[in-house]
Amino acid sequence: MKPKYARALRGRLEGRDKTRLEALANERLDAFVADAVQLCGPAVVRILTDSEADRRYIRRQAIENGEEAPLATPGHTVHFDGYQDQGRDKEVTRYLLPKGVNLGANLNTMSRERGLAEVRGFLEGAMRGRVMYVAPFCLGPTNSPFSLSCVQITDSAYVVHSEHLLYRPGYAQFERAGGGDFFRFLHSAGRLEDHVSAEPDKKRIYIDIDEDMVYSVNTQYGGNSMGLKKLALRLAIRKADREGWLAEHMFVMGVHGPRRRVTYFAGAFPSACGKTSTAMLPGETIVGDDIAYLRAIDGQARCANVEAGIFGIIQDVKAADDPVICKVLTSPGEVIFSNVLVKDGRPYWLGMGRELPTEGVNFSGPWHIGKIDKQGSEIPPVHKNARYTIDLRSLGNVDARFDDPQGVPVGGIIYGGRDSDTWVPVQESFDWPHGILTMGAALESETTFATLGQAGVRAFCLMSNLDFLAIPIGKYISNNLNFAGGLKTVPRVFAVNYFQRARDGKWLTGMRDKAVWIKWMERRVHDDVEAIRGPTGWLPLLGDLEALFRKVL
Ligand code: SPV
Ligand code: MN
Repeated sequence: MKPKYARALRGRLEGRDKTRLEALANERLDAFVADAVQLCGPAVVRILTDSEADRRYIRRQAIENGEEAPLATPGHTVHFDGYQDQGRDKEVTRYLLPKGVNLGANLNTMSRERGLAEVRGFLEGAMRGRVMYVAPFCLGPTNSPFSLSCVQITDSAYVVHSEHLLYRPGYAQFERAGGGDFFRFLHSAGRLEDHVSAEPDKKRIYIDIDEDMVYSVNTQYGGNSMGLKKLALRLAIRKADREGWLAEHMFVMGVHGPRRRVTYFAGAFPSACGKTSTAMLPGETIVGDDIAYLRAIDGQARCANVEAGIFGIIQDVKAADDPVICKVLTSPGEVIFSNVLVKDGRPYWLGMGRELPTEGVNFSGPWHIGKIDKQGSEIPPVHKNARYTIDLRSLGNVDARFDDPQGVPVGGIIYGGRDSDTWVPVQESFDWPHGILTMGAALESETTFATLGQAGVRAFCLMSNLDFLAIPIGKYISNNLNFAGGLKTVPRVFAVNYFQRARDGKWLTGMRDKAVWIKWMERRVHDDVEAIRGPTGWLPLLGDLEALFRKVL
């Protein structure tokens, strides 16, 4: 380690932790840790490896420091975010632009100089008296063309614990790969009151595109604080743009067709529009539910789940619709519940299929029915964006190839939005450009509770990735169009909409109908069924749907 870094770390990084950092012999990493220590001023630095002992240590820390509390079921914990910290905060999430760079008017940006001064100002001394965790991770399967190294630095054991469940370990990859490229994330929960970030007005999530680095401060909500989730997606979109692949807000699933055939689909849906429930359809297998990288490998479109777990919306998860998830949420094993209602050590959520207690602890602290917030609004028992965090491998329906270093072949791409009156429930595009433009790029959806702000407002949400775009929109669309150029077989493109309503407001399709749409799409990829040429795409024949409804439901 260079003497200037060693000097900066003296007294804070000692013994085993010092040996662990030195063993990686990575000057960029040394510089990152030294800068974070000088800026945030922690009492001590812990370098985490991939060992089970380190995972146990983090689980214990999260409980000891009060960020998580154990629930009655062994292995289950609950975590609360602040009252004003219950979703991704688009307003304070900004790209820091170096002079002369323009990302277009649709992206939230500010000058790099001003942004760095502001966010580094909020991080100054933010970890005083606390432990700073340095956790290396791998996005995508390890030892794979998809692998991407990352380092999360944070003072939150909850953040590291969540990332342990959601991502592959990365220390061994740093040992193997030496000093290659990696993404850097620096997070501090900031000043805490009752274990939650106490200064929401100083919440900032700033993305330094010049340095592949993200700063996040005065927030705990996973989507703002876990670097590896949507913050890494933003950096990956830029890296993919430079290198000729795609980073998408997509699930990946295996759909089981006739004669034991498995066809893989990648699907982009805005948050809270049926993405996880599609990936979790009974009888099918899940590869991932949120973020996928797509690459052309030997002329074939292949994709990999960037993650290894699920940070899922818990509202409406009930045994009748989601038996596989429900089993994990009610059995011993590692689960973090966030922002649910807790009473007598049991978690409760909206739409769980049973009556909720009239008092308990929730995202507002001790709660009772009728409790009013500072603005005079009644506080609901559970926040709509309450979530569960689990390891994918705890699910009974995980696909056999979920960890395949080569990813899985992509048979079809699906775009889905929340659209009460326009899109049909399922259709196929005429070809790749038609699908990319009219189904992906033109996707419109009603806003949901997954981001702060008003829900139910119809907005463009191209490829369900607009929130995370880090390059100009036109460039992103042409990258998607061009992707097919490197392929021998081009994936089919489909559009679905589960949210059509009649004039009287009643749903026009049932919750479970998506199980049929997906089987129809699987048949179409193999040309097993014909379709009608409609004005906006290929539509199913009634007879094929009738047969599938009988068989599937
Ligand atoms: C989403 O909102 O799309 C999520 C959760 O997957 S978050 O981590 O907040 O992005
Ligand atoms: Mn998502």
